[in-house]
Amino acid sequence: MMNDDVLKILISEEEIEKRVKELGRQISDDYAGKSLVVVSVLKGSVMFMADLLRALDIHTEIDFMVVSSYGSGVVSTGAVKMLKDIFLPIEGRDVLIVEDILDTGKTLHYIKDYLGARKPNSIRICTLLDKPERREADIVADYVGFNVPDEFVIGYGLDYDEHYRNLPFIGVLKPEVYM
Ligand code: PRP
Ligand code: 7HP
Repeated sequence: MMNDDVLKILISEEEIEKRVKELGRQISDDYAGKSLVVVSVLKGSVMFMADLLRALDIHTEIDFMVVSSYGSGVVSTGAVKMLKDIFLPIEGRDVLIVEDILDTGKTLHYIKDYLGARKPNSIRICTLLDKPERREADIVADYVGFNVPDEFVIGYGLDYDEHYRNLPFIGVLKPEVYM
């Protein structure tokens, strides 16, 4: 079974649920009385986006974008490509970008510049996971769920070679899975 490939669980389903609710409360307080455009970066952020949205008690409009920076392996090529843009106009709007993981930072650096060029009123980043040790681009998230060590993680949206996104926790795979 899929779970047999997991070496260890780093962040449990219960810990994720609790932290997402906290983030939702914090973001709702920070944007109280405002309406937010929430942009999910597919595909990794699907689970987090779905849960975070339900933890928000403010008016939102949602949109999705697809960029590609990774191949099928565990090492980033670093080249970011726009594959699907958002549909909503964002000029003058408050925008929150939702990501599953901030790693080298190249993806979010590119996205922030790309959306920032449309003159939103504000643009912030909410990432479930942050791997600060790996940072190469100058980018800081405004909301972070958890800091994680420099290990390749899977689950709750995050994949290895497109698999394991449907695990309900964040975990690390057994080395033999990569071989
Ligand atoms: C992953 C993740 C982030 C990015 C982070 O996306 O979802 O978008 O890598 O890495 P970086 O900080 O080093 O740029 P990926 O390209 O694997 O696509 P996916 O979301 O479809 O899994
Ligand atoms: C991207 C990514 N995808 C899955 N697991 C990780 O640890 C990752 N870092 N960057």
